[in-house]
Amino acid sequence: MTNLLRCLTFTLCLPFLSARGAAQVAPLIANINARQTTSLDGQWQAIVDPYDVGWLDYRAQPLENNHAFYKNYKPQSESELVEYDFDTSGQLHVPGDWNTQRESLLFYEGSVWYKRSFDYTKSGKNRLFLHFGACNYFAAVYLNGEELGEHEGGFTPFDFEITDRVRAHGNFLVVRVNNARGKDQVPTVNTDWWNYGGITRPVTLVEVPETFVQDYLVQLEKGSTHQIKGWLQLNGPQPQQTVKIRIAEIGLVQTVQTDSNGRGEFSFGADLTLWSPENPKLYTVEIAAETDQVIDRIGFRSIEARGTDIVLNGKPVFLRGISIHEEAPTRPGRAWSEDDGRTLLGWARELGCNFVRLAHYPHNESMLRMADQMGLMVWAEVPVYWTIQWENPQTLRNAENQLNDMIVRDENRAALIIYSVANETPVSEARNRFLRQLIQDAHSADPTRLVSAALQAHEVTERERITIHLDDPIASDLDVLGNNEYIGWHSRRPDEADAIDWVSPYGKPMIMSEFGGDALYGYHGDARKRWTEEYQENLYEHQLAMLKRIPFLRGMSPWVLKDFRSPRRVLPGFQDYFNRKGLFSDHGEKKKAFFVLQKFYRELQNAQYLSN
Ligand code: GCB
Repeated sequence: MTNLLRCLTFTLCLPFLSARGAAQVAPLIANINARQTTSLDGQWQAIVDPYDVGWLDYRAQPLENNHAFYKNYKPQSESELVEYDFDTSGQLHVPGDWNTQRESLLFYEGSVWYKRSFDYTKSGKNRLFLHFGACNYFAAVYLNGEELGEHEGGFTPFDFEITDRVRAHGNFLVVRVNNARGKDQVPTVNTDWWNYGGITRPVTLVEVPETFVQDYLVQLEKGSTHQIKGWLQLNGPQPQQTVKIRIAEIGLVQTVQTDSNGRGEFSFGADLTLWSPENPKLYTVEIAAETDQVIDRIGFRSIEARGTDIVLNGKPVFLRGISIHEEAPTRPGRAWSEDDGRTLLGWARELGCNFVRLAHYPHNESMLRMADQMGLMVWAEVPVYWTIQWENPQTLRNAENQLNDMIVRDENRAALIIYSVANETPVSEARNRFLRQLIQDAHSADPTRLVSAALQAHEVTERERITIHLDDPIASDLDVLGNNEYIGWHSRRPDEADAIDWVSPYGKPMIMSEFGGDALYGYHGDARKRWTEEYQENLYEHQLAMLKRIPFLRGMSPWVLKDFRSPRRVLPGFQDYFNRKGLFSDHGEKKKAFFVLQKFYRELQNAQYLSN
């Protein structure tokens, strides 16, 4: 979506009505935590509804009467039949996945109804929004027995405006979350991670003035280290205002006039200390309209791909990374809190990283903010994973929405340098078209960042010599090439990497976005024995030796920081439904391979290999 189109959608789609009369999701509000908020987190009542009886009758037709769970109806007499009761159905914590909160829900895929009550008195003409950090995968939201709208996609935020619907007392909010997998979804039915269901991120009431600063971009212009270029979007009946952009620390104040759509664009010079992994400098940036003001902590840096180099603030950089799933550090289950993020990213720092790949879907916002503070460059990704319905226009729209919402949420984070649009997707005409659309969307929504995808190269063997060729047609559209390979685990022996050379005709930087192998923490033996820590250690040694010989390699994010749950990994005694490719066990213990990679990253850092 172009910036112009995005601006028009933002202003034109202010709560429009669906065919069924429910308000649809409102335009996303940037930087929720800087607003006047009330948390709705805590224990919610929850009904597990595997047959969807809470909204469908026995002919599978939508229920309109008091049998619908969102009515939260109570029997009026002893003889009246009502077959549900939130008050006696148990509770689930929000935010949180349901799978790890009740043993019986570990493998559950279906609907769960959540309910909580709240009182709220807003002041004057202020507006009130209901914000969800994420619900996996689908959410239908009801307030006081009426539908607010629906949202699809398990890892992106969404808002509803409830200004005219909220009551001072006794509001009841009901959410049906459904995590059933579907072929047309993004991701589709097949993944290698746990399908954690639930209201997995915080739920917040956000009160804003009648006309408020809905969104903004304050970043450096592409290719510049001193020119700030951006825009802001007001939402409300007074779109034309004089807005001040202030960075007090450097004595900067700029004035912007917004137009009749509430949009204002700006570009001005600034003498800034640039953000980098060694010095993750953030400034307090204030956006003060006449009716509203928002404060953010923003870093400024430039990022480019030049030939085979990735260039940060004008200097080539090597990305010493690690891939991370959004799983809590020392307990199985979705991570969501600042503490979770601090621990996971702290481990990456300890490993010697300056870069993290947040796989395979948008992680929570606090993770990005933590990366900003800790000085870790970020690869962010949408769950276009393995096989998707490439021919299905709805599936494409869904992927585009998820990509756009991730960009809207995170585009002010200096840490974020790469958007990845896909992981290990099989080449075909339909897939190429689908991905080209996403690449174009990412470039036009945010021309300042690099776009990548985790591709798969293929092997050519000629007279004993093995070369791996990176020749996915999509590579010509990308700024940075990602590549996943599992030499030594899914194919070949670890030592065979020694004889492998890599070839790419593109003259672009490559990140080895995955490599690795499984090891069960504490299981020791010969380096040729699968599942031992020694096997994984040996695999890393051969991998690193091979990677050093790739002339166009500019980064890596081995798979993966920590063991994570996966229903595909069933081998008893070793996997037990965990993917064991972590450098940390699921309890946070370091495996031997951790130290191999740490040593390698220290050497790179000491040699100032490509700076940073
Ligand atoms: C991959 C996938 C990743 C898997 C990994 C594995 O190629 O991108 O999601 O978890 O392989 O462990 O096999």
